[in-house]
Amino acid sequence: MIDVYSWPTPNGRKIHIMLEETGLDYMVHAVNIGKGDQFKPDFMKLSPNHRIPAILDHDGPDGKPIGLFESGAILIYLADKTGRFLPEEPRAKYETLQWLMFQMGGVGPMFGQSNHFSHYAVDKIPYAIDRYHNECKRLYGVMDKRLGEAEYLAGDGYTIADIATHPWAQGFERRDVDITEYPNVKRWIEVIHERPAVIRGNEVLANERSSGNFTAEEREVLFGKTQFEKH
Ligand SMILES: N[C@@H](CCC(=O)N[C@@H](CS)C(=O)NCC(=O)O)C(=O)O
Repeated sequence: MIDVYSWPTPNGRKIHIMLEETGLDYMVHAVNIGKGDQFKPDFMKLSPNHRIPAILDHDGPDGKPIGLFESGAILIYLADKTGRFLPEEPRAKYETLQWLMFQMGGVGPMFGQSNHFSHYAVDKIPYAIDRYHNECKRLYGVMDKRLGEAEYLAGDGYTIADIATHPWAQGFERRDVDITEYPNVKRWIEVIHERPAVIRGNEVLANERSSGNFTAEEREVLFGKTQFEKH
């Protein structure tokens, strides 16, 4: 049984979808990041970076419980545990890890900054808005080229690289990206969107999904001094 500490953001949804795809037994515990649950000591024992998602697998590799944070590490762990969505053959495996890291180091952080400066920042700073909007479009372009050569990011099969990237890529409207300029990404988004496990994973904690219109208290927790205090 796996305890999942999460919230219905793209990084949380990756794990909800992977758990649904693999059929593992899990229980979700909501960590309301707008209310500051990410700073609670029990959660921070699992996730010292005070970010969701985190998991506690009571049946770790040595039979003992194991806690993990960072969605990419969790996806690799769950893939290893089940033998699903991360090929064993070395070439295919590293191809998958390469595109997973592209999501973790590129798509996630850049799309996140674009959301921040375009939607959340009180000061609308044109340089920052343009910088991250252009970076988003550049990354959609990289994905489009790749998905013009291969059906999925890592090749012929659906892998943890797609599971990590799809929850971010599907939010193109919010990022003011015209997806028809990226027809291969559009095709890939639509195909993955119809997977039953993706539909189920996207429903996890769905009633908690934020409109992005944060209250003053939520803004303080997410962007204010609470973030930068010693915890
Ligand atoms: N690299 C981390 C990023 C996790 C992350 O940024 N999580 C966000 C939600 S998507 C969070 O917990 N934010 C809480 C906060 O900013 O205090 C991962 O992939 O797990």
